[in-house]
Amino acid sequence: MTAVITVSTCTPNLLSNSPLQCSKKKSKVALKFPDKSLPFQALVGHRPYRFSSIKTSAPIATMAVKGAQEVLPPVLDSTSDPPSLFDGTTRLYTSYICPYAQRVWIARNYKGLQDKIKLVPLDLGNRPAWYKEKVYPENKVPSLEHNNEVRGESLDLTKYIDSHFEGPSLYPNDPTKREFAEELLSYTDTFNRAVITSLKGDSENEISAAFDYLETALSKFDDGPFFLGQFSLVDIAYAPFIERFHPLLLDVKKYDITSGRPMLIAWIEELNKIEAYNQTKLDPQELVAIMKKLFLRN
Ligand SMILES: N[C@@H](CCC(=O)N[C@@H](CS)C(=O)NCC(=O)O)C(=O)O
Repeated sequence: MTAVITVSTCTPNLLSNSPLQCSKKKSKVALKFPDKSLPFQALVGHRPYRFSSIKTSAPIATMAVKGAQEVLPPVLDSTSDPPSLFDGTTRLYTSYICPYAQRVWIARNYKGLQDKIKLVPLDLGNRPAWYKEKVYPENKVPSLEHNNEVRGESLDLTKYIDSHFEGPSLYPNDPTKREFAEELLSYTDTFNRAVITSLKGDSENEISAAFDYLETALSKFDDGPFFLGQFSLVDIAYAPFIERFHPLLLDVKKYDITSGRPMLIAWIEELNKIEAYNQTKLDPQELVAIMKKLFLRN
């Protein structure tokens, strides 16, 4: 199964003062499912989320709203040679459309580590054999090659990047905030599962309860619009999933997650001002198309 997505490619206009010139480029995305009966496994917990990433032979760039744009490297597939592994380079093995990998990508951008952590995007539908054999036997993304070791798991990696690299902190020292952070981080899989399992059903109760939980959580600290007040790894944990569920639920269930949830509205607005996140976003309609194919196929 394939989906076509559009990647916005922007180049600086060196001849004028206008910030960027952008063009849209269609890319085919291959979707692959291990188990036809359980599409929701793709996004839940440790279950596989099987699809390839954006496939393109040319470097691509994300839309930059403000600040410098990053030219993104091309996706590697089964025909691609491995990078020179364990040569001291820090590498984030990723997929441009994987929400888990997006978490780590946002953390890396937010801390300003674009030059320190190199992105290595993979085509998950046509993965290079060397990735499993030589890099990460789990054969999933994200993984991080750092100091001659490879680690995985998106939430662990955001914490690892936060504590092992310079840049603004993503985890406050305040013990109350830390305790709440852990509670919210451990809720992410439950949250995702609730939304995905409810997609096909008639009842919206589970979806409402999941988003009400977030709305309540957002009122806990009043020193900012984010879960812990200031932007943190908790926002990063939820952002890629809210980015997908917001347009998907509107489209499929005519359910507006922001209706009656002012805190969530403010959170989304503030999140969308964060350039580190904006650099990782895909077109909402294309995300909807991908998610519908993943979760609502008959
Ligand atoms: N629990 C993992 C989930 C990672 C995950 O499932 N990644 C998907 C892509 S979104 C993957 O690599 N799937 C390939 C496979 O399972 O074969 C995390 O948080 O990092």
